[in-house]
Amino acid sequence: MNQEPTAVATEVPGEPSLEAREIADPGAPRLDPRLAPTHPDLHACNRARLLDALSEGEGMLLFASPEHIRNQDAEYRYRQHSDVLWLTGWRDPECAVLIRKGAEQPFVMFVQPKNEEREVWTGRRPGPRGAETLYGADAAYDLDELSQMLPALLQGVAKLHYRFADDAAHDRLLMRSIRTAKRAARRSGLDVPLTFIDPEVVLHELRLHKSDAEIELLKRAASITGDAHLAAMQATAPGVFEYELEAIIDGMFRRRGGWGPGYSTIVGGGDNATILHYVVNDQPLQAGTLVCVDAGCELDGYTADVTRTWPVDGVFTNAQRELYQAVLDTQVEAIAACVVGTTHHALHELTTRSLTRAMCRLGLLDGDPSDPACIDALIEAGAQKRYFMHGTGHWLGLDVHDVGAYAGGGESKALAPGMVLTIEPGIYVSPTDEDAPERFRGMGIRIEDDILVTEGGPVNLTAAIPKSVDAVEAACRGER
Ligand SMILES: [Mn+2]
Repeated sequence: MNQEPTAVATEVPGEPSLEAREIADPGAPRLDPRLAPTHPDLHACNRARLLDALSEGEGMLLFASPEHIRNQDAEYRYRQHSDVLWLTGWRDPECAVLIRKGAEQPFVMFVQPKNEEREVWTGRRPGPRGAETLYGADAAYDLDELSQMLPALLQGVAKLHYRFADDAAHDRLLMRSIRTAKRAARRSGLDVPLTFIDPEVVLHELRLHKSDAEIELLKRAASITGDAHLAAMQATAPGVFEYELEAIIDGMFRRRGGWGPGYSTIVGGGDNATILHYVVNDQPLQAGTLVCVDAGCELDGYTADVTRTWPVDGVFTNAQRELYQAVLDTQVEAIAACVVGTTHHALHELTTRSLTRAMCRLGLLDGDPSDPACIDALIEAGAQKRYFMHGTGHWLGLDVHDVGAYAGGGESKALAPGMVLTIEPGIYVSPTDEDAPERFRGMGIRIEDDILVTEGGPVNLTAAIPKSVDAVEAACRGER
């Protein structure tokens, strides 16, 4: 099924329409509406949230991610820095964003200039005028003008949110600009930045709490991801190659209008599933084994992150079912615990205890599963890490491992409405683990869903994707 077409919005709230601006400047060439952001209101809302969080005299300077060479002179497809994307929706490389609370022009952009010759090769550019009319910038200039204009623009900014040591050239440009700004400030008496704050402190806290529009995009990413996992389950059979499932999944992401996978799709057949970030996906699936698929669609920058594990033959063996059900029971328990006020750390503790008990029950660890003191001792010694060596989950949003602190002041962060996180317990038994019961060796099982925290309790955004033993087997048979 095709994704519903998205209306191309050409108006930014509070701004004169594109038509109104062009009437004001009848000589200007028409801007291609295809250059407009897909969700202008979402970014306008994000900017409003940021300006609200900043104090008078605070500013923020962000740069686009650099482009990366894949080989020789071919580049990877460009993906904007998530901070810039969140604030502006701008998707092109080589731009800077300056936010100044209390300034006459709080939102200034520096972007690639229009260049007909370059645009023939690398695509249409909105240019500075597009940044103003389509993206809502109060003022926009060529990026080449940044070093010359920045000293003046920083006058009146006392605290600057900026990340040092990401890019040495940007650091130098900023420090030079501040030096120049300080000289000018001797006459003007205006503040210049003397205090620097990492964007983690304010911007990333805002990104951690999703707006309704962001949640809507995450839901749509989740829905496409569900269709992809289902299609992969249906296509699974002995002899099918891991890359064939990857192709079905990544193809579905694009067919439904997503940007593609939000991270490299993992298709681990058999003991490849015990390699956590297995992405070569080049082996045939073997009868009698499981396949573990970790894949999420990125839609307009927001990504899902989902793992399902299913039998290559479509039916779990007894050993597979026992191990699978243990992971599933833990996952369901951990999802239910994603309530307002609980902490990220508490969720991991709960998950670790639950999995450790299961490991004892299944003979992976020596210990009495019903004896809390015994479970404590095993966890204290880290025994469970042999089979569950990663975290229980992470924040999710524009980045698959999204920004936002997990702790502060020595305390694990409490969940609040609007946060989205993954819950992804797993058990991985190395094929060469002589201490593990033979029937579990070479199995890797992970189950991962995307959970929205609300006042009314956890909302599983990826609940529609088959997960119970019966639902997974039915999906593998081709039933929905
Ligand atoms: Mn994940």
